[in-house]
Amino acid sequence: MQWQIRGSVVPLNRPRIMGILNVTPDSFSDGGLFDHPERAVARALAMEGEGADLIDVGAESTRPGAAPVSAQEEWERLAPVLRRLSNELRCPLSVDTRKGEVARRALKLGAAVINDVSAGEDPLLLEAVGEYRAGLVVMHGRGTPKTMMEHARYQDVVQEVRRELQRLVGRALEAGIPRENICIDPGFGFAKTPAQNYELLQGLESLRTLSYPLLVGLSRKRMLRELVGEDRRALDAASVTAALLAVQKGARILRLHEVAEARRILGLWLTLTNKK
Ligand code: HH2
Repeated sequence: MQWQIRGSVVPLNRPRIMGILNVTPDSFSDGGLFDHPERAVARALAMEGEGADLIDVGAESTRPGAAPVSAQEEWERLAPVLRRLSNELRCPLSVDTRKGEVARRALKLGAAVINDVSAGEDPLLLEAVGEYRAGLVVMHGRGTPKTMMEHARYQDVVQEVRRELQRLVGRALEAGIPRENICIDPGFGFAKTPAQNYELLQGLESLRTLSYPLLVGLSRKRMLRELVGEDRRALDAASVTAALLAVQKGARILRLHEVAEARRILGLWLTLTNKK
């Protein structure tokens, strides 16, 4: 299995790590740490050095209840970082956005992946991804960050997420995005309570049968903070543990904040399970 992203290929014979870079003042786990372009660029390069296979840059917080930012403001936060990273980074750049306008500008600056955290809200985003033959992350969610917790109602979270992802993928295919360019993500924490997230993680194998590479973002999420508290080291250990469980259930791309630790533990796990 592999993932086509704008002329290059991400081989998925082993799990890949997507390092998270939030250039926001208000992200729940690292808000404000990297909102200065110099610091953000240094962090991205450090994650690449630690073994990240992709870097995902986001400039709008998706924290439940977060207020939206305008496309202009989002772009002003992203542009100086993307300009530098598209020259300095060797690994592919992904941009985490809800907006077609931001996606198009990011692709123009060289982004290889658009991580659509809007759950297919903006048709212009799909159009831009198709034109550039970029990679697309189709993530499940409902509503906007401000309203999503009102939509956290499911009879069967695993089956409903599966069905809704299938619909979103259908829309991306209709927009002309080749199926090899798509990966799917259940969207942990997006319109889901911690209990629903645990159920979704348990049932993650069900998404395998959709036959798209599976990406998971569990890092430092509330579902883990509820279990281990706020201590950063405990939370990063919990994030890697949860990611490994996801790998066992079919995940191929792991979106994480703490790359060095994840790389080390993932390597150990692959050796111990004889998968290296
Ligand atoms: N989670 C967050 C943001 N983007 N993208 C994908 N594909 N999957 C995820 O699970 C996901 C995501 C939220 O986490 P974080 O980036 O840590 O925080 P914030 O949105 O507050 O910036």
